[in-house]
Amino acid sequence: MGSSFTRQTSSLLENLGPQPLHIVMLGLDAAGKTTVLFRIKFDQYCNAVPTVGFNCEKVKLTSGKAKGTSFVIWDVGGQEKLRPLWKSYTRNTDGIVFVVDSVDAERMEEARIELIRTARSSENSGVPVLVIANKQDLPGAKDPSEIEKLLSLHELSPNHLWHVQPACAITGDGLSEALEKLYEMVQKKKKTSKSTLKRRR
Ligand code: G3D
Ligand code: MG
Repeated sequence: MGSSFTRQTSSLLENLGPQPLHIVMLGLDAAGKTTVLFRIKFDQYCNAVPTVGFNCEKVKLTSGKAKGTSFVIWDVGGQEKLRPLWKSYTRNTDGIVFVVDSVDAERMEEARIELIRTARSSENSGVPVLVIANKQDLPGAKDPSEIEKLLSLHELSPNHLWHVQPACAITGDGLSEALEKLYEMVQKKKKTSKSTLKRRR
């Protein structure tokens, strides 16, 4: 009876399809998070008002390696007074997207502090981080290798997966690559966690 129950449960799960990935999108205010979210969801530029609470959208990918996978993306307000709330959204998340304004040299250090604090918190230990180096359309935009250094991503532990993706949320350039890379990192992390669990048993 046990095995028939297990068979029924697994076929039910197969019918339900792959579970959506839960993604939290963070970054300083005005980095372009909401513009990124709406561009991904509606495939067009939408002018966003500053986010006071959060926005949440479910997006199903229709091409590439992640075809058929749904992402539930939480876009959380980035103003200083709202940042303490970030940790309630990152609980049990599959991946973190951190959006930076690639021309905002003045606030890059502030972005670095927030990113490193979030990535290093015990609850997010090992959660893959996809940095979107946004606003690449603007003159003076820093390239991914500069952003990688300025955000001290190399200071994260060696098994922490991260990637910097250049993008422009206005045109959508770089955003499908960003989701694809995020998907790859999440899958890789899941596989590593499974094999670590097996070894421990
Ligand atoms: P946030 O959600 O991170 O706070 P928003 O940021 O999405 O509200 O965007 C803040 C401003 O940046 C918006 O301009 C938006 O149009 C602009 N923006 C977002 N992405 C890009 C981009 O890739 N290139 C350029 N040039 N601008 C971008 P406004 O003028 O409405 O404040
Ligand atoms: Mg916003």
